Amino acid sequence: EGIENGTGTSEYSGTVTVGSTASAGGGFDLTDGGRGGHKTYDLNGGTSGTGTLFHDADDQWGDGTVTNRQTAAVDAAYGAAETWDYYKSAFNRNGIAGDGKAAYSRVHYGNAYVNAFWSDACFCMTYGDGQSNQHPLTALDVAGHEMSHGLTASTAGLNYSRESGGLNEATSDIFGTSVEFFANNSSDVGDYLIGEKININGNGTPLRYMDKPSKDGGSADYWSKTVGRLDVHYSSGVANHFFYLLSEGSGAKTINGVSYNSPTSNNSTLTGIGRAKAEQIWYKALSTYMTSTTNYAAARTATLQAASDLYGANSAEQQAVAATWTAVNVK
Ligand code: ASN
Ligand code: CA
Ligand code: ZN
Ligand code: CA
Repeated sequence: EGIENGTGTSEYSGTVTVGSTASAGGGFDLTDGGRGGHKTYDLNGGTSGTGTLFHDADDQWGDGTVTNRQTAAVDAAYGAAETWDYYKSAFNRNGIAGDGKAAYSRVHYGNAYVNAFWSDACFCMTYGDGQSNQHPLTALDVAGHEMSHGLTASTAGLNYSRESGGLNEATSDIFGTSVEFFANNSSDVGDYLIGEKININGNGTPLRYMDKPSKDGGSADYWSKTVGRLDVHYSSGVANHFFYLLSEGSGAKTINGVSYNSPTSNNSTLTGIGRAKAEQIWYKALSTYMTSTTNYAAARTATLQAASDLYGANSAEQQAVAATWTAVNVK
């Protein structure tokens, strides 16, 4: 019934506001009345269906520990809310499909499941609890990543294999990172790292690095004619690197206390145009020019067209797009 704002104690993002709804029988449901009615469900170890909708007596959710099963729900709900707000703020887009309809989120999937995923079939996001059920994959950049697979499916529809699959994966990293910067949360500052909070490698290192993707041991920094043979989470490196370089430029830089050092294939020195413009260019290319079969060469064309639309033909921004693709060997 009534739209409420509860207080959540998350694992990764500190104390946050979560949208809730007063339920007819008393108490509150974890249904966000303000963002299309996004619901967060407890799969309780199951792997299908929706389990049970999170419900709470006093609208104070989670306690920041994994033993409280509401905690992962707080992170997932917060991630969905920030991603929704980011699409609205940056692109004036009403939800994933642009129709004001919410997806939903499911947490506590399976047992010690070390992944999270988007499904077009359910139009929903699902999160495992990680190694030994101790590290839920619900951090803000991961949630933004998964939700942005829905955005890609609703726009370009990039096929999830070969180079188009790498572009699909990169789009999720680009907007997952953009959501993290947008949220401006002091407990989880914006960075160009993916999954730095979930300790997926067991040694505190992030899952992926956008400034120099090869730091993960598998991702490509530059295009080559065999890049499409890599797993899509590695061929994404070329576009992640493009986005970092276009935003921030090449060389050494420290942002929000994180140090980066981004190389170029041709030893060119690049000056970034800023993340905000890079986001606009990527979104316009994704939603206007990319298709299911767009490869890296076509992504170059799509983003050049987008930059021309947004900032003018031969604008500094369009020239930066060209120079940056060349720097990652997409010519
Ligand atoms: N977490 C992974 C991803 O979103 C799941 C997958 O491999 N599709 O990319
Ligand atoms: Ca409570
Ligand atoms: Zn993905
Ligand atoms: Ca991050």
